[in-house]
Amino acid sequence: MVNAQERIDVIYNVVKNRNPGEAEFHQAVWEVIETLTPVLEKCPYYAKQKIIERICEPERQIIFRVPWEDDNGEVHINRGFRVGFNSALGPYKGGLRFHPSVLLGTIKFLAFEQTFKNALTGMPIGSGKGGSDFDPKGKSDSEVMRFCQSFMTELYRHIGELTDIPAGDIGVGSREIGFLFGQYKRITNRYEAGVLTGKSPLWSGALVRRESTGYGVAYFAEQMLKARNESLDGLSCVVSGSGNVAIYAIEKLHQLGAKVVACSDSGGVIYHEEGINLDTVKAIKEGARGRISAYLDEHPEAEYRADGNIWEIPCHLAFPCATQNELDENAAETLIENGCKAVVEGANMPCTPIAVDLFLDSGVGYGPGKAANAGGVATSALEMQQNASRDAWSFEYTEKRLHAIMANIHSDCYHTSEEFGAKGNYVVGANIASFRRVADAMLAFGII
Ligand code: NDP
Ligand code: 2IT
Repeated sequence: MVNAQERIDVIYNVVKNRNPGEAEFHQAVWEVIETLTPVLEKCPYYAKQKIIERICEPERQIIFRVPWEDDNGEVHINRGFRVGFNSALGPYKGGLRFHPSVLLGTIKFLAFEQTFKNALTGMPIGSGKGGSDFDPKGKSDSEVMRFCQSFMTELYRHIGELTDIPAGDIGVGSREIGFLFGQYKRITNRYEAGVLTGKSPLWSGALVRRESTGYGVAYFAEQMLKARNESLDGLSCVVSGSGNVAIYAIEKLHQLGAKVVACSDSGGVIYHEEGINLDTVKAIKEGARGRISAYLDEHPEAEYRADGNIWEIPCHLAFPCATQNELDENAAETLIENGCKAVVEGANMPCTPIAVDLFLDSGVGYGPGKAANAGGVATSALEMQQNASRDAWSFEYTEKRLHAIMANIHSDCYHTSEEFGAKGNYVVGANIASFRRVADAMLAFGII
């Protein structure tokens, strides 16, 4: 008889061999399953039913060609993906990422993470993710529209409000969701609002969805501090990125009394000692779709560090909100040396495994993305509820629901970490709480 730890090692080797070259997927799988040994020991039935083996294998993976024509008449060929990872708790649900770095392994890691994140929300949503290696940067609105129309011309046959509901992620916001929905509606002859979330509130979208991921991250940080009898008031924060998640994390952190002194994009870092001016960041990023270096045009007293390392800026709280593996062990050491109290992930898997271990070992609070950034997908589920009942809730009511969901996620993770003898370790808490929820639903369905 193999023991639980040996079983986990075997599962991991199978995942590696079956998915060669997909390092990010391997990393995401290991990060979850290495914490599941005590669950297998407590409940051997999960092992007998091979639940972990099943949970690591996507239910479906779709890859397709996306041809489109640019404004000069040149033809381009991109690759489209949609992975339906797990539908035990509901239809596949998760975003679309448009970024030149996207490979199948990227989408698989994100869809795998989504399985546990979506379970933590307590909403009836399974997990999926999709996207393309298309780069929206520097493209005209017409080019983005033609790309989205071509992408949806294949994707439409695989999705539906009861099957799979995509939303945004890196490079996909309400502009792209609009073009995608328009094409879906046209091809299917259905105004099926619940097939996509992250829609504009001008036409069937939910208020607060745009703000929800970032707001949720700030709420999660607030809960983490509360559990240590501390508050956000007066704390200095660093938030990487300046996209959707970063902007609304900054907004809520400021509302809750903290001061964000730095943000970034892939070109460099802005450090503004008196506090980042969010109106300026919004005008650059949401308005002009420009580079963060333009911040200096309005605030010459701030500092721009081209190719700078944002984690070198001393702070009480660090919020990686850009992309995977953006915060490595060197950055973690610097943050710890500079007295950082907690790291809360807005992005998916932004901290490398060694960085995470360093935080856990040194007592720095660590909020993993699958818990801390779940407010986005949770609000997507609220958007689906509104679409299903043809209703539209107020901003205040929806934000209250989001706040309650984040507080619940925090207490689920906290109490599960306590139950498994690792009080305050949110990695253990988030992985085990969500795994049990998905596993129990899978068991109910038999061997499928
Ligand atoms: P956006 O496209 O709005 O913004 C992304 C930001 O991150 C930009 O500032 C971008 O800089 C930077 N960035 C992206 N890729 C890289 C890279 N490879 N290297 C350096 N910087 C990079 O995306 P979101 O804000 O929506 O997403 C940010 C993160 O949050 C992602 O990890 C996403 O998966 C996660 N997330 C998003 C949710 C959502 O609802 N949108 C929900 C939960 C998690 P530049 O513009 O220069 O490329
Ligand atoms: O990573 C994520 O949770 C998202 N990009 C949001 C997914 C969604 O369906 O709202």
